[in-house]
Amino acid sequence: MSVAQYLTDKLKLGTVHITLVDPLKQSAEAAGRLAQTAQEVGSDLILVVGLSGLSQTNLLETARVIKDKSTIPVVYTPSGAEALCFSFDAVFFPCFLNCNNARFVCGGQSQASVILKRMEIETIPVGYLMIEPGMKIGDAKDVNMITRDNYWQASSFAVAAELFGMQYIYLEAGTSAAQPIPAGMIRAIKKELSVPLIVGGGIRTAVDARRVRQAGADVVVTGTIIENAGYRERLRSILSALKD
Ligand code: 1GP
Repeated sequence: MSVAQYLTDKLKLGTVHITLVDPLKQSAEAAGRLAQTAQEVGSDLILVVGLSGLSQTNLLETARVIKDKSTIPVVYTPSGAEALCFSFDAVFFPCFLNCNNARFVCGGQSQASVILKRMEIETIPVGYLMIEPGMKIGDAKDVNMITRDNYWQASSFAVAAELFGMQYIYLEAGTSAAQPIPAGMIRAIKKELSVPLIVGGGIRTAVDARRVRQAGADVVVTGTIIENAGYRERLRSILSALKD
């Protein structure tokens, strides 16, 4: 089954949870353990992010161990063609919608496009919308940052992406953001959008997760909470807020 179909089926059952793994933050072995735990507590998918500085060797090794330790789909989001790997189940093919630098809107993607197509890798087009603070991802990508109170601008970008044919819109507050995307913004976008909404950044507790879900997030992404001790329990409580 394709990952797109897997996600569509999961979404029919309720909110989907994604565990984000950054290969730059731990060894491949540790990434494999995180993925295994994520699957054990009920996460639906592992998303490996390829941020700048990621080497081909690190990516290949991380992919190998994660695939070895888990059976849920493992998806990759590249920043460009610097590090690619074909053992993932699919690629979130990203367009960073509100970037000033065309390299992140389509340039890097164009470098990877032909090879991804020739290798018959499943690609899922995802429109990323960076909302302040954006953290490191925002800084790195020269973003025309959307402020937390600008619901109209966020909705307009999201709907434009839907009209371009993106299958998912991903609202990103940035890794380790102090707070998640405001519930009011999620609600405002959701009202206008017909494709599923992914929300990530700054979600650390079950309360955060429930608020984001109730506001209309179809898919919730967490990353940082798995980087510290005791992550199994934190992840478990987040999953129970999403799946009850
Ligand atoms: C997912 O980048 C985020 O969209 C991950 O954010 O690390 O704050 O969970 P956290």
